Amino acid sequence: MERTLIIFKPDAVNRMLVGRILARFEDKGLRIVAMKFQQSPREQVERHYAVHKERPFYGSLVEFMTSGPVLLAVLEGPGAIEVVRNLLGATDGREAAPGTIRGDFGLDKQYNLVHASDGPDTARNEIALFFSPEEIVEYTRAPDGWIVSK
Ligand code: 3AN
Repeated sequence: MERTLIIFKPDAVNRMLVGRILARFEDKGLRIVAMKFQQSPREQVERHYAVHKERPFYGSLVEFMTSGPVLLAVLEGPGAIEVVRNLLGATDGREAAPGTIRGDFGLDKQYNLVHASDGPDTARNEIALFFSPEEIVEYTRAPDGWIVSK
Protein backbone atom coordinates (compact mmCIF):
# COMPACT_ATOMS: atom_id res chain seq x y z
CA MET A 1 0.00 0.00 0.00
CA GLU A 2 1.21 3.46 -0.87
CA ARG A 3 0.03 6.92 0.19
CA THR A 4 0.00 10.16 -1.76
CA LEU A 5 -0.89 13.74 -0.90
CA ILE A 6 -3.33 15.55 -3.12
CA ILE A 7 -4.45 19.17 -3.02
CA PHE A 8 -7.64 20.37 -4.67
CA LYS A 9 -6.37 23.80 -5.66
CA PRO A 10 -8.36 27.06 -5.37
CA ASP A 11 -9.49 26.75 -9.03
CA ALA A 12 -11.08 23.34 -8.33
CA VAL A 13 -12.86 24.74 -5.25
CA ASN A 14 -14.06 27.90 -7.01
CA ARG A 15 -15.16 26.00 -10.11
CA MET A 16 -17.16 23.64 -7.86
CA LEU A 17 -15.36 20.59 -9.27
CA VAL A 18 -14.18 19.07 -5.97
CA GLY A 19 -16.98 16.50 -5.73
CA ARG A 20 -16.65 15.35 -9.34
CA ILE A 21 -12.87 15.02 -9.14
CA LEU A 22 -12.96 13.26 -5.77
CA ALA A 23 -15.48 10.80 -7.25
CA ARG A 24 -12.86 9.79 -9.86
CA PHE A 25 -10.39 8.87 -7.14
CA GLU A 26 -13.06 6.94 -5.23
CA ASP A 27 -14.28 5.25 -8.41
CA LYS A 28 -10.74 4.04 -9.06
CA GLY A 29 -10.79 2.29 -5.66
CA LEU A 30 -8.36 4.58 -3.82
CA ARG A 31 -9.05 4.94 -0.10
CA ILE A 32 -9.33 8.37 1.56
CA VAL A 33 -7.29 8.20 4.78
CA ALA A 34 -7.16 11.92 5.64
CA MET A 35 -8.85 15.13 4.58
CA LYS A 36 -8.74 18.80 5.58
CA PHE A 37 -10.29 21.99 4.14
CA GLN A 38 -8.19 25.05 4.83
CA GLN A 39 -6.96 28.46 3.80
CA SER A 40 -3.24 27.65 3.53
CA PRO A 41 -0.73 29.86 5.35
CA ARG A 42 1.77 31.37 2.88
CA GLU A 43 4.72 29.87 4.73
CA GLN A 44 3.34 26.34 4.34
CA VAL A 45 2.77 26.85 0.59
CA GLU A 46 6.29 28.23 0.21
CA ARG A 47 7.71 25.14 1.89
CA HIS A 48 5.55 22.86 -0.24
CA TYR A 49 6.76 24.47 -3.49
CA ALA A 50 10.36 25.11 -2.33
CA VAL A 51 11.71 22.99 -5.24
CA HIS A 52 10.24 25.54 -7.65
CA LYS A 53 11.72 28.57 -5.85
CA GLU A 54 13.97 29.55 -8.77
CA ARG A 55 11.30 29.04 -11.45
CA PRO A 56 9.75 32.18 -13.01
CA PHE A 57 6.23 31.10 -12.03
CA TYR A 58 7.04 30.55 -8.32
CA GLY A 59 5.67 33.90 -7.09
CA SER A 60 2.42 33.62 -8.98
CA LEU A 61 2.07 29.96 -7.93
CA VAL A 62 2.31 30.94 -4.23
CA GLU A 63 -0.20 33.78 -4.83
CA PHE A 64 -2.58 31.37 -6.54
CA MET A 65 -2.31 28.66 -3.88
CA THR A 66 -3.04 31.18 -1.10
CA SER A 67 -5.81 32.99 -3.04
CA GLY A 68 -8.58 30.82 -1.59
CA PRO A 69 -9.27 27.63 0.32
CA VAL A 70 -7.99 24.21 -0.72
CA LEU A 71 -9.00 20.67 0.15
CA LEU A 72 -6.08 18.48 1.22
CA ALA A 73 -6.34 14.71 1.14
CA VAL A 74 -4.21 11.62 1.60
CA LEU A 75 -5.18 8.75 -0.70
CA GLU A 76 -4.05 5.16 -0.24
CA GLY A 77 -3.83 2.20 -2.57
CA PRO A 78 -1.39 -0.06 -4.40
CA GLY A 79 0.90 2.20 -6.46
CA ALA A 80 -1.23 5.20 -5.42
CA ILE A 81 1.39 7.81 -6.37
CA GLU A 82 1.65 6.80 -10.01
CA VAL A 83 -2.03 5.87 -10.26
CA VAL A 84 -3.05 9.39 -9.16
CA ARG A 85 -0.49 11.10 -11.45
CA ASN A 86 -1.90 9.11 -14.37
CA LEU A 87 -5.47 10.01 -13.46
CA LEU A 88 -4.46 13.71 -13.40
CA GLY A 89 -2.67 13.77 -16.76
CA ALA A 90 0.00 16.21 -17.97
CA THR A 91 0.66 19.41 -15.98
CA ASP A 92 -0.81 21.64 -18.71
CA GLY A 93 -4.52 21.00 -19.24
CA ARG A 94 -4.12 21.84 -22.93
CA GLU A 95 -1.72 18.92 -23.33
CA ALA A 96 -3.34 16.49 -20.90
CA ALA A 97 -4.96 13.51 -22.62
CA PRO A 98 -8.75 13.41 -22.87
CA GLY A 99 -10.12 11.16 -20.15
CA THR A 100 -7.65 12.45 -17.56
CA ILE A 101 -8.83 14.94 -14.94
CA ARG A 102 -6.79 17.84 -16.35
CA GLY A 103 -7.57 16.71 -19.90
CA ASP A 104 -11.30 16.82 -19.21
CA PHE A 105 -11.57 19.86 -16.95
CA GLY A 106 -8.68 22.25 -17.63
CA LEU A 107 -6.96 24.47 -20.18
CA ASP A 108 -4.15 25.95 -18.12
CA LYS A 109 -0.71 25.21 -16.67
CA GLN A 110 -1.15 27.05 -13.38
CA TYR A 111 -4.86 26.46 -12.89
CA ASN A 112 -4.46 22.70 -13.17
CA LEU A 113 -6.97 21.77 -10.47
CA VAL A 114 -5.10 19.19 -8.38
CA HIS A 115 -1.60 18.70 -7.02
CA ALA A 116 -0.34 15.18 -6.39
CA SER A 117 2.95 13.90 -4.94
CA ASP A 118 5.44 12.80 -7.61
CA GLY A 119 7.41 10.09 -5.75
CA PRO A 120 7.67 8.16 -2.47
CA ASP A 121 10.03 10.63 -0.74
CA THR A 122 7.98 13.65 -1.85
CA ALA A 123 4.79 11.92 -0.72
CA ARG A 124 6.22 11.24 2.75
CA ASN A 125 7.44 14.83 3.14
CA GLU A 126 4.26 16.41 1.77
CA ILE A 127 1.99 14.29 3.96
CA ALA A 128 4.07 15.28 7.01
CA LEU A 129 3.90 18.96 6.00
CA PHE A 130 0.09 19.05 5.90
CA PHE A 131 -1.04 16.32 8.32
CA SER A 132 -0.05 15.12 11.77
CA PRO A 133 0.13 11.32 12.20
CA GLU A 134 -3.05 11.41 14.33
CA GLU A 135 -5.01 12.90 11.43
CA ILE A 136 -4.41 9.82 9.28
CA VAL A 137 -7.06 7.16 9.72
CA GLU A 138 -6.33 3.47 9.25
CA TYR A 139 -9.38 1.41 8.30
CA THR A 140 -10.70 -1.03 5.76
CA ARG A 141 -13.85 -0.82 3.66
CA ALA A 142 -16.20 -3.69 3.03
CA PRO A 143 -15.55 -3.78 -0.78
CA ASP A 144 -11.74 -3.67 -0.46
CA GLY A 145 -11.54 -7.42 -1.10
CA TRP A 146 -13.29 -6.84 -4.45
CA ILE A 147 -10.97 -3.97 -5.47
CA VAL A 148 -7.56 -5.58 -4.89
CA SER A 149 -7.14 -9.36 -5.16
CA LYS A 150 -5.05 -11.31 -2.63
P1 3AN B 1 2.63 18.93 -11.52
O1 3AN B 1 1.53 19.67 -10.82
O2 3AN B 1 2.12 18.22 -12.75
O3 3AN B 1 3.42 18.05 -10.60
P2 3AN B 1 5.00 20.63 -11.50
O4 3AN B 1 5.43 19.96 -10.26
O5 3AN B 1 5.95 20.71 -12.65
O6 3AN B 1 3.64 20.03 -12.06
O7 3AN B 1 4.61 22.13 -11.17
C1 3AN B 1 4.06 22.47 -9.94
C2 3AN B 1 2.96 23.49 -10.14
O8 3AN B 1 3.51 24.67 -10.69
C3 3AN B 1 1.90 23.03 -11.16
N1 3AN B 1 0.87 22.26 -10.54
C4 3AN B 1 1.40 24.32 -11.72
O9 3AN B 1 0.35 24.84 -10.92
C5 3AN B 1 2.60 25.23 -11.63
N2 3AN B 1 3.31 25.35 -12.89
C6 3AN B 1 4.13 24.45 -13.46
N3 3AN B 1 4.63 24.91 -14.63
C7 3AN B 1 4.12 26.16 -14.76
C8 3AN B 1 4.26 27.18 -15.74
N4 3AN B 1 5.04 27.03 -16.80
N5 3AN B 1 3.57 28.33 -15.57
C9 3AN B 1 2.78 28.50 -14.49
N6 3AN B 1 2.62 27.59 -13.51
C10 3AN B 1 3.26 26.43 -13.66
